[in-house]
Amino acid sequence: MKIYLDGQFYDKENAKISVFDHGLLYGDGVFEGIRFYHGRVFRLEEHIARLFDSAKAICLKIPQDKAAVTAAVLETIRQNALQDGYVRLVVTRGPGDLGLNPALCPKATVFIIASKITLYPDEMYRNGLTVATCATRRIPHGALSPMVKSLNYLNNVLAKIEAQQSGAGEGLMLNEQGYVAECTGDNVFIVKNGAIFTPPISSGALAGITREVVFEIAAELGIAISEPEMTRYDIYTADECFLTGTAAEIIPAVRLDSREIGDGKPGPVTGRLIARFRQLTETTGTAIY
Ligand code: PXG
Repeated sequence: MKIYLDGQFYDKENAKISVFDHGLLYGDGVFEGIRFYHGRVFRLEEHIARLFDSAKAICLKIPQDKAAVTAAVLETIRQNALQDGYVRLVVTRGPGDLGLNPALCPKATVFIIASKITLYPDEMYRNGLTVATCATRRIPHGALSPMVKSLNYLNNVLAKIEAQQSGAGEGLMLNEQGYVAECTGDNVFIVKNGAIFTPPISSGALAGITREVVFEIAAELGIAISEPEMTRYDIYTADECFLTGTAAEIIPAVRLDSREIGDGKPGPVTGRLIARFRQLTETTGTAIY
């Protein structure tokens, strides 16, 4: 496996960053998780744009422009001769002092890993995932914007631990007001009376790229979609529920807090969205080779 690190490629064993890197010391950095299918990178431009927005929001200067980072992502996949897989693109504040002052970190660190991804088992796409509400609340806008895809995932990690401890596949996170925000690594949607609903970004959701694709597919299929504030009541009483994310793609959720959602089986609208999403991943994207 070849890893991109600050402009060079290294074997996995030799791809190392400093223990003084503030990405490690303070979670000071940003990242993207990107998928590629059949030799094409899905929604690459959107991922690069979000990375640069995340960096800008935390005053982190990426030492290359968007075109150079895009080229580095493509080259990393080529170096590993992959057709299908997953890219982790990370920019940290870089090595600095012991002390959180980012001004003492002269240069950001950029690394890119291109690898295979372990999907949720096929069974979960057919039968659906179970979700549990977490006591850990989504980080409020006033502390750190949930729009920033930062290296500070401890909030989500704690929620994921809760979900696992209760035997669920994913954890539902509420915001400080008790409205539904998102899951620990996915956006959440419901279907009610044939229309699709998802919480607004202002409720504490990441502006997911897969989420955006669902909006496009809904428009194409003529299905109404909107973003009202949502509570758990809306999910408990929904006809269907599904989660979206680069890693998860579109996956049905059939239980929340052990309660059946709809009839407890993946629903027809979710099925149509998954089918169209798969078509898009197979036929669109930035060519790698
Ligand atoms: N919310 C959060 C908190 C996320 O981290 C999403 C929503 C979905 O966004 P996209 O743009 O991917 O549709 C994410 C993305 C992982 C993993 O390793 C997690 C994500 C992406 C890739 C891998 O669990 N989360």
